[in-house]
Amino acid sequence: TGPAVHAAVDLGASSGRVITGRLEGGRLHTEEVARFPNGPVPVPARGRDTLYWDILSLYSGVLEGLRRAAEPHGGLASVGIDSWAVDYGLLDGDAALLGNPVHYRDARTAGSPERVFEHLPAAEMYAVNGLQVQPFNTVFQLAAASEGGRLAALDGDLLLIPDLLGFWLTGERVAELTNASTTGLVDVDARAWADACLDVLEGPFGVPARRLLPGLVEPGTVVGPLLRRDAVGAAAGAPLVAVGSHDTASAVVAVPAATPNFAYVSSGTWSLVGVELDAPVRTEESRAANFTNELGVDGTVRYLRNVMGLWVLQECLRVWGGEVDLAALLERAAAVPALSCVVDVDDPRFLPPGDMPARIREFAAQTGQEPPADEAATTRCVLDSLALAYRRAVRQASELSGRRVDVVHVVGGGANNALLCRLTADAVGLPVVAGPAEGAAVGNLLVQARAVGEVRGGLADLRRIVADSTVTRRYEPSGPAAPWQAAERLLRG
Ligand code: ADP
Ligand code: LRH
Repeated sequence: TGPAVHAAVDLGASSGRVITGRLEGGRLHTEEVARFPNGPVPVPARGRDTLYWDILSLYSGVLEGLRRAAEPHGGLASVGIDSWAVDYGLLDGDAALLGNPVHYRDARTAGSPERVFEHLPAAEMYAVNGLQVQPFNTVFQLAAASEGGRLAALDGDLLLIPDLLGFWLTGERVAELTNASTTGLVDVDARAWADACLDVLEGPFGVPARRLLPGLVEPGTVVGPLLRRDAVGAAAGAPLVAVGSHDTASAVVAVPAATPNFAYVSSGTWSLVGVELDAPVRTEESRAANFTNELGVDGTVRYLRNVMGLWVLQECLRVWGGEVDLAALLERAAAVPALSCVVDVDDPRFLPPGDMPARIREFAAQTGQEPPADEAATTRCVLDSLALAYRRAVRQASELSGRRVDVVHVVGGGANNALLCRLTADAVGLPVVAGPAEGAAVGNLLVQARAVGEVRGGLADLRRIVADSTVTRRYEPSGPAAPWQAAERLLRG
């Protein structure tokens, strides 16, 4: 028999993919066997457009991908699923899905954090969950969804997206910890559900949280065998491993760093920028900077900041329509003078889907800048602005945590954007190492392989495998820091 083949299901906000991996001679060989589009679907509901995920189409893509992955090998050694964070499906007492999962960019959470903080002040909540405040954290989504007592009588399950798909595949209900840590409902010290947060949902908001939430499992737990040969073909019987089911947790596993002195940019629809720590940082400065302590594989803490990411560019491309050639556009953007116009990409106006080029022009006008004149200049503005945001986040992560940073690792689709990587090196003033571009899938595969006993060791060992298996590209910083400092001053006033 050949080497064991594992399959990673990696659902990003812009596409889902199924990637197989096999270990041979200390290297991981990967192959993409399926890719399907993903994105917000607006549907009229409650007098406005509500944004949903098309979960059944994603599930179909997963099934087909697993069939394709398993077929040539007559089976799979294991399967793991990771996805974007915070979103969930609700099941009733008969395990029937109650509606389509709502997309985290939906407007229903406007004002929800403030309503929750009336019952558990933000500082007290941060002391427990260590989590950044994003309006879409699951706790705020549930508070919003509970309006009118809508969830009070619910007697079923709340499952985060990878756990929901895992339930459909295996019949087992779990809450994998790395993803659960993004809900706002986990105690970051105890790595357990947080009573203080559950009490708020159950009391004032009438959400029966304790009834709905399944037991937590650490990444690396074998959940159970895949059922349904009719749906998954030869993948039936393969063990589903709860990997770092938060895509960012899996991506951080795949950072090919040789020492602990690194920062990472997990660069996809979002850019998640930070460092890996052994323990959370919950100082007042950290809370004010909206740094988050999300839980990682092997007891680690992902201390990071959300930067709006390539989402802004994705939405520009959507608005420009047609078949925009990204490579050609990036080439033209590279020729635009640096830092002609910058925006604060983390401004909330860039969160919902919409006309990003218009929002960029509006931001430029409000800050006394000449708005970008065309598509190339707009693209350059987005990339300069992202690099500027990375500069701030890397510096803050290092200062707030005390972790020295010598190198910035970029993993995820953004590792393929050479211009952005070069600008990041210039802005941060540190070398950038780019790759792997399918970081989440690689981290997913390695945690599976370890769970089924095919590799041993800690994160350093897994990272050595990544380094030995990946062609990375290195970008050295060039040019002075002064223009970046000036752009920073322009945005921060
Ligand atoms: P997600 O997991 O959030 O769906 P990905 O990690 O797949 O995101 O990254 C998608 C992004 O990566 C795209 O929006 C695009 O900007 C960037 N990207 C992917 N491939 C390339 C490429 N060849 N050149 C430039 N950018 C790329
Ligand atoms: C990236 C990501 C990120 C979350 C966001 C909702 O895909 O998981 O870590 O903050 O989606």
